Amino acid sequence: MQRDTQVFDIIRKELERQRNGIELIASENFTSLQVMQAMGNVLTNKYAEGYPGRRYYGGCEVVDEVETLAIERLKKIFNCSWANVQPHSGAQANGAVFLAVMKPGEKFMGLDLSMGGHLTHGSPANFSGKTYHAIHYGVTPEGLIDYDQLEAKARAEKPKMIICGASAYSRDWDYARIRKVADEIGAIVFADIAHPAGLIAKGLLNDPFDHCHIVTSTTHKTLRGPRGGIIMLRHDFENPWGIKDPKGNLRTMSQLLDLAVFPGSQGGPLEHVIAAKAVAFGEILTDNFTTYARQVQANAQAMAKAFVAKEYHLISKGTDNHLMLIDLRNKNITGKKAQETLDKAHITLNKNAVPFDDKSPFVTSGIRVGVPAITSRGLKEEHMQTVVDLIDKVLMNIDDTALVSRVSGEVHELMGGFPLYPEL
Ligand code: DSN
Repeated sequence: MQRDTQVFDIIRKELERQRNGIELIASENFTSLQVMQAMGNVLTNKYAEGYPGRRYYGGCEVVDEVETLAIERLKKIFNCSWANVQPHSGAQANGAVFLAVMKPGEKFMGLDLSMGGHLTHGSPANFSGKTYHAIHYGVTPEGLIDYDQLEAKARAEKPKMIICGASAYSRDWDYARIRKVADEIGAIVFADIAHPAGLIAKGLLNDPFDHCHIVTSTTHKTLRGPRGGIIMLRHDFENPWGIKDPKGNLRTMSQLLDLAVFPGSQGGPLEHVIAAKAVAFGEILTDNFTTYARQVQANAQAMAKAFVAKEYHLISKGTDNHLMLIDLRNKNITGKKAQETLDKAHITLNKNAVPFDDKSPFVTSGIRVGVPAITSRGLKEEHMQTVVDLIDKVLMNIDDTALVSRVSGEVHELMGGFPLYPEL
């Protein structure tokens, strides 16, 4: 067969783009080479609907091994008794949780998307907001989760489920406080730790598993694995809410969740991606990953300090995790303009609504900046100042195309010192 140079040339172009740029999208990272290798192989050929030891196809004895290994490693990382590694993405994992525990029209509460929440936490544009009755809590004017509002709304509205977790929130969560009010009203607590999972894995942030009934995550952000989702329970339990499976049988929470992933919402699992998840989980269990996670947190703090020194307005005044949200209104720049111009300098990040934003989600007043990817490249605290200087130079000269082009040269030079996939 003739090699498809058209596609492989495009892939090579993307490799060069990743090599040359400063990657600050908070939800992105660079996997190890072996994680990528585990994804590109014969496992993609195999159908394996079902779960290890109970599949609907023959010939699953090998993929059973890889999926079981992924599950066992993941359980070890988060000290869990049960995990499902099949969700194709974080949204699929969250969809399965809804399917497992909520009936259409039932009420749940999540962080408002415009305040840092996620589409699957009840946006009207998403299945979660279309199928279920979503109510929201927000943040205080200082940009911190408004726990008083969350408690008052929970008591008044009595949602069946409360979601904690965010896509653009730089502070840790008080899971214990959420569980307390949930217990008062008999609600399920579901933590979506897609963003900070890698820091939680190493004990650098509060442990949601102590207080939340169900936990989901993506695997490709701070966990530095392949794109995908996971669902976990620290302890399986007989569900006290009397939730039944589609046949009307009472089930444990793990059974409900397994059924919601397959056959509830997915077909054949992506065993090649599950193999890559297993590789990433093996890496997370090493001391090297502990060093990495600590460096992510240290880099985020160094970067936040450098931004504040240049009078950038950080929502919540700083960060506990891997990201920060910056309100650019005092600099008279929109998020859209900032993203587009920084892109030209090969500094990649995303425009982001800030709490109480007066601009549309397509324009926004802010940017979200994250350090997991540049930390994987090897940048340390001392480089954060350089990165902030480069961003500031672009933003303060936003219409000077010649200067922006010169900055892109500086960006290439800086990143040339941190080789990415030299084997490729
Ligand atoms: N798109 C992800 C993020 O950037 O945070 C969330 O799904």
